Amino acid sequence: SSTSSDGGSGGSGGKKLTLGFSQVGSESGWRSANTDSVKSAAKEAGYTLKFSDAQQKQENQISAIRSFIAQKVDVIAFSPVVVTGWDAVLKEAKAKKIPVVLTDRSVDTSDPSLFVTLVGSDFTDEGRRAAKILEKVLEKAGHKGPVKIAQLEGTTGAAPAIERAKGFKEVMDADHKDDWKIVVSQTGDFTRAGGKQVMAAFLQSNPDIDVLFAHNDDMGIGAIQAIEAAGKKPGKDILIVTVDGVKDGFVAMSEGKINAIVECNPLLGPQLMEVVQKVKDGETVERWIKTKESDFMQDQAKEALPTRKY
Ligand code: GYE
Repeated sequence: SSTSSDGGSGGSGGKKLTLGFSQVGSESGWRSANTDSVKSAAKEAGYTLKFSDAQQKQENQISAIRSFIAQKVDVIAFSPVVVTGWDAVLKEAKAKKIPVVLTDRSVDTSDPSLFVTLVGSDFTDEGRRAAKILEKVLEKAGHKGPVKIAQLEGTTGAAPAIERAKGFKEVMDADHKDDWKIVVSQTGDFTRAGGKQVMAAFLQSNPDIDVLFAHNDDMGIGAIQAIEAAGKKPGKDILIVTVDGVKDGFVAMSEGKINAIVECNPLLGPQLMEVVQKVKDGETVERWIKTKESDFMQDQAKEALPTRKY
């Protein structure tokens, strides 16, 4: 009813909804923006938020979820650090009739009843978009002949790492079988430090890399430092495409050091809170609530920079 006495979000007989949220960690600019968005949207909705940071460790997420179950929260939401290994804990939540909403990243499970919905991006499509925008970047740079690509992968076993690689390869296999080649590919764990360290090693083993595809801006920014330390010009000697579109990524792009960015929107909080309320109220929701995003080339960076919200 609209006369909920505590001024809460309504729809639950006036009782404030309690949401348990297990976050991946604080590995990237994307993640900080996502955390801020979740916290402020929960506040806005009037929910009691129990927030837990897993520091990129699955075992921490599993204990956080168990503690949310023990505390009898109304809904559990989490962004799974990796895709596998969730069935046991999700069955415990199901047994206690606590609905689970996935946000940002998905899980691999043969039992679709273990979560209600996923609020997040299409990472495979982001990988495809990265390959498509690389075609433009190469053309703009006047690059002729074979293309030697280095790939900095996200966290091993994480949905965005698996799916971005998959989407990129799909376009590569279909349209660039003869001219593009991934010569090195390794995880940088979605962090700047990881990107820097792995890129330095790449440059040692493959000094003739033409392109870097980094699964996020932060690893790309770390790699830029390694490229400069090796005496090369990022954005010129090595063309760079990244994913996310955080402010620092846009800064690097406006300095000419990143050539293109595929946007992945972290501001999922408001959509998540809406879904959480519906799930609590027993309404049916779509199985996958996708985020809208765009792609950006270098010449758009300066103009777009002041409008970036994260
Ligand atoms: O791209 C990366 C973060 O899961 C979409 O995780 C997210 C990814 C994002 O660490 O920066």
